Amino acid sequence: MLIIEELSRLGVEYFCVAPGSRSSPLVIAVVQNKKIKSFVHFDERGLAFHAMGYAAATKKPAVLICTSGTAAANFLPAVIEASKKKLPLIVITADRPPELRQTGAVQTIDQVGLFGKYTQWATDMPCPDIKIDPQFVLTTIDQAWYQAVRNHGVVHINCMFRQPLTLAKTSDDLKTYLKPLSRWEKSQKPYTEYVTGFESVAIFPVPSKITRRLDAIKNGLIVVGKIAGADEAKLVLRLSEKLGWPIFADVSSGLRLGQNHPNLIHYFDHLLLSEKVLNKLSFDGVLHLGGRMTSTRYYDLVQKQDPAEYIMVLNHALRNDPNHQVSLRIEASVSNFIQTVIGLIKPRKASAALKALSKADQMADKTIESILSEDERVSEPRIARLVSQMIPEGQGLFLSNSMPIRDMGNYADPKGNVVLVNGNRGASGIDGIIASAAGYSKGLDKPVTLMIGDLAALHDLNSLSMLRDLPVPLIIVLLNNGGGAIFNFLPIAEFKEGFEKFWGTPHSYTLASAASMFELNYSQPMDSDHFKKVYAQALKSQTSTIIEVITNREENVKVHRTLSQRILDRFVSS
Ligand SMILES: Cc1ncc(C[n+]2csc(CCOP(=O)(O)OP(=O)(O)O)c2C)c(N)n1
Repeated sequence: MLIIEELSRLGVEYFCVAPGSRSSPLVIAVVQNKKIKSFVHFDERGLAFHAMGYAAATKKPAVLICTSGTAAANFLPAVIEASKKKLPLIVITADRPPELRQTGAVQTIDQVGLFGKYTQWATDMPCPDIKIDPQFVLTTIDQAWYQAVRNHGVVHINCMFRQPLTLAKTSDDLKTYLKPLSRWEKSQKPYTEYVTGFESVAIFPVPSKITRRLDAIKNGLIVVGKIAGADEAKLVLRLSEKLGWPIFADVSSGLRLGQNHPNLIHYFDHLLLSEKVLNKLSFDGVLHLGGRMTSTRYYDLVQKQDPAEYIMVLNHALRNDPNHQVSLRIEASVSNFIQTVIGLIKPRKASAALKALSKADQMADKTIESILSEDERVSEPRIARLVSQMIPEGQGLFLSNSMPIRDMGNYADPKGNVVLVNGNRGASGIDGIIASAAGYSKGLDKPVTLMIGDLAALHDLNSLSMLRDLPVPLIIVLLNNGGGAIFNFLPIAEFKEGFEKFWGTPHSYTLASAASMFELNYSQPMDSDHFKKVYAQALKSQTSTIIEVITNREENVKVHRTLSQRILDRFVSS
């Protein structure tokens, strides 16, 4: 009771619970606490991804509760993803009492430190007992919450419980036990309140040192990964105007879709294939704002160009530098950084690289639009472009790993709407994607379109059971190419002997019966017009929908290569 009440006083509102017996005392308290929202799912793996998606949308910690044993172990993939994405999660696992540990007792595993280095902080709570100070319980929860929020990470509270697991204490016992907490009981406040932020007033003790280094860059490039949201995106655009530098914006940045600013090079991933474009680029400095880029070609480019200065601004302390090139790492929010430096840096005219890239980008846009709009087939690039053109302003777009996130980055129409883009790029797994998108939609309280491949969908099939009761519908655009299409793009595709069986992993399943089993709308459009019609219908429906687009892996590779080639041909002839 104390644990759940204290969490709710700390402002935690979403409690995700998986069924089990050992966790009963915690779950009883969840049921009896009228201030909080709860969510129940039978599979701890999907439940944990759901909680992580919720935290991604709300930026607030969600709580996970499960019973003892392998139930707890099933939280691990989402714990890893949350920890890599720096999202706050409070994981509470119920455990057996000490006398049952290492005795071969049923459903008993070693849960202490189960999530290892993926937790920011972890503790092992003793069994409830009147000899244990209630103040200890409260300050432990306050500390756990603060560790999760302050450090944007996962905390693990392993709670031992002894039988009986129901409400055993009489109300007199409870009164005596809670006596030292009389002030806490009368108030609605947490026991220990944490205040932070004083030191951040002086984030940049020497802003001039940073601006001097920025001013020294002659041909700069701004790259933007995941950032905080629309306000930060606006600041990035203002900064690029002042610096006159082009921007390569990752699809997760919020700057790729619905932003038609001339400094944005929407199709940079395509353009970096062109020798003609590459010959015009010579960056001596990169300003990398926010998280990682999806584009491998971007990382190849900077590795080759090896700019003297690589400044990275990110709101946590972890290294985010797979090429080992960062020369100045600034731990700050992107908005704090820009607001501090923007008035101090010298304004410049648009750089030669910006002019050349911007022209090339417009040409790429025209080429892609003309080729894709002629194409009535439901190719994956075409579907990505259509979704980017049709998805309504302010809704969520969740992109699965593998090709969906790349298709959207490469083919989204910049003239579409501004939407909230998310995905699991922490560890880039294809697990838990449906659950994460459902949690994201719950946290946003807005409709979300999920673009997902068939293997990722099959991996997380039972999370479809989360959709029927979602308050807002989830639209799943399922790109079913009968296996893992990404591998068809890799050199391993030449290994004919084993490619299909071991990488392509072909199958002939569709999700039609799964949709009916989980009571979802379903359609399988045959061409682009049909897709537009069913997507428009799905956007109006109150029920979640699966739109299954059947494509062909080898055909996909051809479409991508033809598009890239046609874009390149345009450059050569321009
Ligand atoms: C949990 C997990 N297992 C395996 C992988 C390796 N992997 C990366 S992409 C991929 C294929 C994904 O296929 P699908 O979801 O159908 O998308 P497509 O490649 O067709 O776009 C696999 C197996 C991974 N990233 N995560």
